[in-house]
Amino acid sequence: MEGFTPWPPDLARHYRERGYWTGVRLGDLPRDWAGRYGDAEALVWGDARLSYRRLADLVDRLALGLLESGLRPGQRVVVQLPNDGEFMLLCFALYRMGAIPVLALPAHRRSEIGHLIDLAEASAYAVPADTARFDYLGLAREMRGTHATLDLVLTDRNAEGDTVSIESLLGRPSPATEEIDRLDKLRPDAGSVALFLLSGGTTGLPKLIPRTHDDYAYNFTRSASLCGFDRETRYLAVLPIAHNFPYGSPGVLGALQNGGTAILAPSPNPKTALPLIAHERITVTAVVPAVALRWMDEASQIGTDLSSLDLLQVGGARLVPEAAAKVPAKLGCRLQQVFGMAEGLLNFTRLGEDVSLAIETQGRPMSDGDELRIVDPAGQPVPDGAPGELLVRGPYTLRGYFRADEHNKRAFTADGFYRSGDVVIRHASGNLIVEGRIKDLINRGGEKISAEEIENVMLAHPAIANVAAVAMPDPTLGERICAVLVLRDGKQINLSDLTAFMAARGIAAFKLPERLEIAADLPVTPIGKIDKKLLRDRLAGGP
Ligand code: OOB
Repeated sequence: MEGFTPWPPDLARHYRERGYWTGVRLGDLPRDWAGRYGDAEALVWGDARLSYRRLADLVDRLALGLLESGLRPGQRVVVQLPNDGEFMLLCFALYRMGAIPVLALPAHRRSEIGHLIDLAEASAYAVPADTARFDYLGLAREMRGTHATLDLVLTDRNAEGDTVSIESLLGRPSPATEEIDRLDKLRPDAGSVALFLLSGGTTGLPKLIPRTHDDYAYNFTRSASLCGFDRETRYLAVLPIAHNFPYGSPGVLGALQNGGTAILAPSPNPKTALPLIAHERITVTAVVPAVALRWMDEASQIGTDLSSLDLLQVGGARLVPEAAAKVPAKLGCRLQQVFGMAEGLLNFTRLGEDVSLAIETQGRPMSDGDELRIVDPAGQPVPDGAPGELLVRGPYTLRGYFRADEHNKRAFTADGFYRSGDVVIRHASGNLIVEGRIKDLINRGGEKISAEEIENVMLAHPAIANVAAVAMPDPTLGERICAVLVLRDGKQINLSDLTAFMAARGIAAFKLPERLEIAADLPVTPIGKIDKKLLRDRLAGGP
């Protein structure tokens, strides 16, 4: 596939020989699982419950229906669905027929979706038919009008107009043997791209992270066994499942791989999520630190029975040790910290190890195939215990962003290590502590915002001469966005004007600044770049 950077052949051979890559295709998994786990409960959402057998049958029906709707192997499909069964069924059906989902977040709007459709040259776009939260269908129709490659709009449930619904395709009869053979013949190569995840972004709009069948299967298989997932596991997905953490790290896919049950919840709000833990006898779930804090705050008031909960996985942003230490007492479960990235590398604190490590560190790589370097700005390894940028190479870490040649030259070393932009320290135990970062992004409670992306949007405003998007510290979210503006002569602007202007440009709401500062000019570093560190320090010290 043009624009995809494969692993070099010798490393690929090594990964196969070592058993990291097994040649599995994600689209074959529902049928393999049905053979192993049969009538056990696989997926639960709302009032719906699917056994493994039923899941496999529905995936085949949907794959055939998609072929009949004109979708072809290799084509890309932007998937923007909430946490429910249709999301899971659609992705499995796409894997099965060799089409490739691009996993957009529900919060994305015209700016991000338009960019993804362009970059992936997407043929189809899947949205919820329900418009209560946002008129996704309206956006999809607009996109079909403005993007030449896009011809199929898929909806979860039946909708009016020129769309195809997953609901109707699932209503087809169970496939006959010849139809199953037809699907089997379309089986893609295990080394080919199975799905695209989105990067949190360091420059400009989100980048596409190609994940192959081999590499992503290893991602959730290895992490599921490391986290002790088994047939008794009842995993609750409360974060958006388009994100790597709840989807495959080990997430929903890890729970299914080991014969457990995945329960999909619409939101991490404690008023709905905590009662669901009691009702569904949830054993494990994954949250960002801001959600963990809120659950700890509200658990005693809500007063539900959390006795089934064995493990809380926390990742996506820094969890402070003071909060980490309270998890067992407040929620009655064990804590596991997860430091991961859509680009690949996953670090976990280990269960059954000294609990102080789960409080003070962000874990260590899940695979002995992960190669890590911690380096200074000149690229030289730092002494043990000193902070440095984390570089990584391994059997499930990308070798290049999709169709991003120029960016890839900077984002990877000559020998293929990904420059994470995270500053880490190796703790005496060998685990990592995430100290900070050198990439220019804001981590708002686990949601990543590229400073450059929103600066470009703000610079289009006629009153704004120059701008810096800066992370300001926040007790609950960790960071929030502050816009530091230099105005054109005689112009004025306030925060609500600014955010209204940005929202009208169609960017996701979580990217809107929450504080505005006006400056006469922006401080620069000796080589003339805006000095974000100085701005951050100033914001931390007050206006
Ligand atoms: C996860 O993935 P992304 O792609 O949304 O974000 C990755 C970035 C990391 O490079 C790091 O800057 C930050 O998020 N991060 C953490 C962290 N986990 C991620 N920073 C401090 N402490 C942590 N525990 O966020 C992600 C993907 C899979 C599993 C878990 C998280």
